[in-house]
Amino acid sequence: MHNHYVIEDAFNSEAQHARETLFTTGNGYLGTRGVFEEGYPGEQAMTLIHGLFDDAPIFHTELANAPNWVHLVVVIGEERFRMERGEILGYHRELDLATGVLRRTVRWRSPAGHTVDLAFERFASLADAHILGVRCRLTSVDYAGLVELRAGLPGFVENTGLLHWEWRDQYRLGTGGVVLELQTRGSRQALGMATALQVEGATLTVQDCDWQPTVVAAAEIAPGQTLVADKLVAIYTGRDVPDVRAAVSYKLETAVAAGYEALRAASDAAWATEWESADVTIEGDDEADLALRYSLFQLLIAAPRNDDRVSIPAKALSGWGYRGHVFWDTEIFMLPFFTLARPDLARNMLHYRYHTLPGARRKARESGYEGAMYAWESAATGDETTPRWVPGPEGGLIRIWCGDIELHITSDVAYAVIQYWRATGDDAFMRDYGAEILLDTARFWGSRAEWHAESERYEINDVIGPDEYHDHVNNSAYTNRMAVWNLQTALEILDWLKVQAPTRAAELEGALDLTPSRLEHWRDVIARMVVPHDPETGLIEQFDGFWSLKSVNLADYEPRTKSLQFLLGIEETQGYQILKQPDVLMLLYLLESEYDTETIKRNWDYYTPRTDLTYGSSLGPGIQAALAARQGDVEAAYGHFIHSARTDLQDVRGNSHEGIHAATAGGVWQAVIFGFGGIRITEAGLTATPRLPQGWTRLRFRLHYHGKPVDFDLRP
Ligand code: IFM
Repeated sequence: MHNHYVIEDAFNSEAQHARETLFTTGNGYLGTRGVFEEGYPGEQAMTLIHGLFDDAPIFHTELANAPNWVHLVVVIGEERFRMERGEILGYHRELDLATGVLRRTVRWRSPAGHTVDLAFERFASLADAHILGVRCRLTSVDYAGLVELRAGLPGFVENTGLLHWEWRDQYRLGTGGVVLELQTRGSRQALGMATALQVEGATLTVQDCDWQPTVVAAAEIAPGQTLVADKLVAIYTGRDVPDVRAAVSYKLETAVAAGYEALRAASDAAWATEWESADVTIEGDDEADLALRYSLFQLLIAAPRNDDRVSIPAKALSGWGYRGHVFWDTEIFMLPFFTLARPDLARNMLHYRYHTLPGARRKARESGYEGAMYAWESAATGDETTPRWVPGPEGGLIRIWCGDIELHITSDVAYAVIQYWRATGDDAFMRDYGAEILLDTARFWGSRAEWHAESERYEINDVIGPDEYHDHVNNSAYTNRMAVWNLQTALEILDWLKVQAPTRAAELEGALDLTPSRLEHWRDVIARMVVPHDPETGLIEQFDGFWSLKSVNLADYEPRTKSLQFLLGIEETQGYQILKQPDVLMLLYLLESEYDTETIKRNWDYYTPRTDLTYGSSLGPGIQAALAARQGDVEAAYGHFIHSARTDLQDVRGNSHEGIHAATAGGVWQAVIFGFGGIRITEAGLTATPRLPQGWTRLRFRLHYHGKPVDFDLRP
């Protein structure tokens, strides 16, 4: 593998929280921010486990922050090693993307003048999701005396001021390990963690501090001597097993028997297999090559592997942002990568949408509609979890309307189902799960379309399209066209099902009340839905009245570090032709085959200068890049692509501390594969129309089409 290290050569306490996000590690079961083992003032230590939601004010539900398993305190004589005390004589941190191992080396001189070299590494096993390991290698430079290593399970963790845990139990294991059992206060989910410390030549004791059982290793050390401490952790929740106590005890016992080296080797081997399918190599542009690999790493560590009732949240499992809720970010931005590189994982995440159909049905019913209306923000059950009011940046409360009226998520989920099916040919999935999603989302649109007798057209009014700078708009082109697409596709799938699986077709016709008159109504909506498109100019009006909004020259606001919505105010921005992110262009990107190149170009020229790409939504630039590259404007594409690729590596938006921009990571992949590689999924297979940026000498990747790997090796 080419570039695979993300490196930090100096510790910068100012950037601490963004770096914690940047150095997030995980294994598809949990994600852990890159905090230091010994702790640091103001740190945002966080381990988020898929599906471990608990009730929360404002946000309805959020992932409960689990005990910080990397916790390992080093004491030199009387002094506790801490980066903010004593002197840092050397520092290096690197995330090895090839193996998911995070390493840090520090030469530290204590306030009393003792010098030691510390080398930490950690991994969350990809071979066994329930095993975690930390190794600390401590070498004395000039110190002779007692050292202690304290490996705890600190249970008293909170989510920004909210304590989700009740203590259940803690105890020692015969093997010398300790166990902590907690339970979420609202959702009553059990969590068990067990840890053991292995240090050759040290005396081990256990401290039963409340909420924080700790194993302590003590040893004498002399200059030149090295002590290696391995902290092994086992973890289970009540979502995984009925008896977390038995599960963690057994898992820890097997981990201790295997030892750190063997556990890490197994994880490394799993990563090697992982990258065989997922890796993309860009030759001639090291920055792009590393940035893309980093994006893929973040997607891979967030993708659930053994649980199809969870999916990837907007900030993956790496930060407080959006509280672990799942948005269209997953289906439209991240899923294409999984569909083509790891279809098994894509299927898993589509199952999440299948399992949350009951929540989507409840939302439709409560809103006065039929079928399945997906939650704009979704968590464990699929019920709407978008906060209604949030504190504004300058005090006061802001009403968030997305949960009520940002409807397009429903067709976005349907879109991902079709894209997966076309790429994989997974008919069993379509028959058993996908068709139901497509038909029930169509039912929603059929009931949501409003008939306007005077114009004899259907309209969808009072919505928010992808461009969230405008709310309560009528006839959003994206929303209406995607609704029509959803209805059309549902009819096609029903026809397909009748031929391929007549029993299932009959079952769904009955269960979803797919009467001939309902299907006729769908056809009518398809034929007479308003989708604004001026045949003369080729321009698509983003929503009714967009053309009459005030124009603005975005360049007049440069330089800036804030979004235009922030600078102008929420209400004021609504009056301008300023977009938070591609909207009409997003539609042209998703339904590219239905529009000619001239239409795409004209809309590109119109909307791009009106889009707040640098400080609007981070979801936009990757898609702008892909669309531009497909139209042959490689230079413009590269600008958008590299901006997107730097999002978290350079914290270009200044908000990485909230968590990884996971949709952006998916957009970076799409820019490269669908944009510069020009990949299209066609009936006949995958096709490529490569347009490599200046300097790229080679682009290599593997995709999967209908169950078979296809290797691409593209040159300028
Ligand atoms: O889903 C996005 C939305 O498109 C823009 N605001 C942030 C959301 C979560 O990333």
